[in-house]
Amino acid sequence: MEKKVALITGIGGQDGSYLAELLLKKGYIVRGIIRRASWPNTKRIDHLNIERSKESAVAPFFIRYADLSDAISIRAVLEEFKPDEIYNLASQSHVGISFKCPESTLNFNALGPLRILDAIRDMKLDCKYYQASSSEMFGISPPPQNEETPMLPQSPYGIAKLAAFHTTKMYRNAYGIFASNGILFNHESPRRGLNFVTKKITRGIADIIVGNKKKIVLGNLDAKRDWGFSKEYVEAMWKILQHDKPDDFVISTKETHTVREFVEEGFNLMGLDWKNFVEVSDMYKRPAEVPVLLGDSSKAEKVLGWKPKTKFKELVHMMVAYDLKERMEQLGYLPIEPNVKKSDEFYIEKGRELAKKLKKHKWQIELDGTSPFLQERKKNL
Ligand code: NAP
Ligand code: G4F
Repeated sequence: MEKKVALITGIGGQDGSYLAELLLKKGYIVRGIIRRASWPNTKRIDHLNIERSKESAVAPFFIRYADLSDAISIRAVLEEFKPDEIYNLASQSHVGISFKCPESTLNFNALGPLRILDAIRDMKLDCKYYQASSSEMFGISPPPQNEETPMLPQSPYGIAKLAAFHTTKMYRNAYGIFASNGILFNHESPRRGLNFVTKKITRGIADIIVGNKKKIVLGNLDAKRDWGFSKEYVEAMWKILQHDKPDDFVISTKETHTVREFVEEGFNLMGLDWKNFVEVSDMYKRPAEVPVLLGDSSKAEKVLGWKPKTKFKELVHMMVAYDLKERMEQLGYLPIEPNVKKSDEFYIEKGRELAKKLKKHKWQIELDGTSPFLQERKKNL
C-alpha cells in the first residue's frame, strides 16, 4: 500500500514536533513548512534530521519554507507534496501577544486557514484538513465547555480562531471538503514555548534552583485552565482525521486548576514555599481575560476512543524535571550524558537537594562550590 503524505504547518512548534514524530512512527511521509524567521530555531525537530534527509518524493521527512500570510507559498507546497492529510497547526499562538499584534494575528490565524482551504478547493485536492481550533474561542462562556457551548471570545487570538473554526465548517458544508476542527484545551509539555505560563513557571523554578534567577513575575494567578499533555493531544488530532466523517471535537482533561495551583505544585516539588519566589505584576495581565476553561471531551471519548492519560500533577512533575535537567547540565551541576536515561524523579530529587541551600525569604543561594560556574560567579559578586 502506498504511504500517506501528511503536511504539517507549524511543524517547528510544540504540537507540530510531536505530531511529526507520531506520523513518522505510523509510516507516513511527513512534510512540514516553516517560515524564514524560524530558521535556525528548529530545536524541536532537529532530531528528525532536517538537513540530512534526502529530498526525494519518498524521503520520510523534509521541510520547505512557506508562510501562512503568503498564498503563493501555500499553493506551491500543496502543488509539490499533494498531501493526503493537512494539519494546520501554524499560528501566532500567544493570546497575550495577540492584543499587541492584533492585525498580524488575524492575518495568520484567520486568513491563513482560509488561504489553505481555498487552495484545496481551487486545486481540487483530494485531502483531509485539520484545523487547530482552540478553547480560547469559548471566552467567557461558563464551564464546562463542549461542542455545543456558545463561543464568546475575549481576545484577537480567540476571534481569529473562531473565524478559522467557521471557515473550516463552511468549506466542509459548502464544498464537501473533509475539514475538521479539533477544539483543544491548553496542552503543555517540556517543549512548550518559553512565554506560556506553565513553561515560564517550570523554567523559572529551575532557574531559581540553580541560582540563575531570584523570582518569577506573573500576571493573573486566578485564571483557571484545563491543562493536558501535548504528546497525547496530537494523537487526538490524528484520530479526528481518521474518523469516517469530518466533524468537530473538544479535546481536554475534564479538570481545571488555577495558575496559582500550578505554581504551588511546582514549588512544593522542591520543598519550597512559592510565596517567597513569585511576584505579581500588571505587566503580564491582559486587557480582557478568559477566567475559567474546563473542557467536556465526552464526545471524543465516545466517538474517537480518545482519552487523556496525563493529569495535572504528572504534567507539572514532568515539566519541572525536564527544566531542572536542562539547567543543571548547562551549569555543570550534572554531567551531560546523552546516552544515559535517568528518571524524572532523579532530577526532582537533585533539585530538592539544591533547594535546601536556598536561603529562605532572601532569594539568595549559598554558593558552596557545587558548580564550577557558580564558583566563577561568586568571584564576581
Ligand atoms: P507553537 O508552539 O507556538 O507553534 C506554532 C508554530 O506556528 C510555530 O512553529 C510558528 O513558527 C508557526 N507559525 C507562526 N506563524 C506562522 C506563519 N505565519 N506561517 C507559518 N508558520 C507560522 O504552538 P503549539 O502550542 O504547538 O500549538 C499548535 C496550534 O494549536 C496553534 O495553531 C495554536 O494556536 C493551537 N492551539 C494550541 C493550544 C495549546 O494549548 N498549545 C491549544 C489550542 C489550540 P515560529 O517558530 O517561527 O514562530
Ligand atoms: O499559558 P497562557 O499564555 O495560555 P492561554 O492564554 O490560555 O493560551 C493557550 O491556550 C489556548 C487554549 O485555550 C491556546 F489556544 C493558545 O494558543 C495558548 O496555547 O496563559 C494561561 C493563563 C492566562 O489566564 C494568563 O492570563 O495564565 C495567565 N498568566 C498569568 N501570568 C500568564 C502569566 N500567562 C502568561 N503567558 N504569562 C504570565 O506571566
